[in-house]
Amino acid sequence: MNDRRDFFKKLGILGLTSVVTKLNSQTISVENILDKISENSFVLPQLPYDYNALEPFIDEETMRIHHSKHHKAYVDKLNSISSTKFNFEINDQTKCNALKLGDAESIIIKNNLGGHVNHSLFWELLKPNPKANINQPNAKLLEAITKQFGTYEFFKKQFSEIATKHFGSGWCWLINEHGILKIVTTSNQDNPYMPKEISGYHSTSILLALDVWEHAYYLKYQNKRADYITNWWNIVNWEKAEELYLNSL
Ligand code: MN3
Repeated sequence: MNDRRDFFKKLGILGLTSVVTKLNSQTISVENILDKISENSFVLPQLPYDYNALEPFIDEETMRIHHSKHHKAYVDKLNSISSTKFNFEINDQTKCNALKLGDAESIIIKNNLGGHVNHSLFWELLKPNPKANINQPNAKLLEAITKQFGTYEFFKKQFSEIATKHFGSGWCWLINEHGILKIVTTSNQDNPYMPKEISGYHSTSILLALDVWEHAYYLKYQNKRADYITNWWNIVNWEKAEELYLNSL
């Protein structure tokens, strides 16, 4: 009996170990995502899928323009600004929390740095789902969402409403702020990594990122932002969100 219990205990430990190893080998924390883009100069990250891979939910043309024109423009602009103008080390380029706004140029840096960081996160948090299979959060994040919002469906409804109602260009986020999950929006290219005085929130743990600028959906959805958001749920990369959540604990 004891042998048997030991055996199952060992199996349990082995099972756990393999999960942990697997997670570790796959883990891309926020810092890692940002590290990938923080080399000697600002680099446009490659998409982890083809431009047409998110069809039918986001069309190929939108993805191509969004990545190769809009995101690239933020990167090019950052690279055109002398590093002496940055009020933080160039190697810390992604540390939005070090931003200090003093003059017009620092606002340009904020806007383009935000654009670069936000889109880098956005791409990573999308994944193809051509067959429109059911797509919902993984275990731990689902548990946390349920605890915070009651049900996943209610969370989805709330997130969609807040994102739809955000006035003008901006982003909708799920953040972990000191153990409390919050749905928040920021305007333009601001994000919750930035100091509270800038974005209204400060969290180092973004779990979901949704671009609600018209350039993210207008070609396919025109003015129907709500339809874009409804479809976006099909292509949320919940594995990535789960990693970001586990890293935020
Ligand atoms: Mn965008």
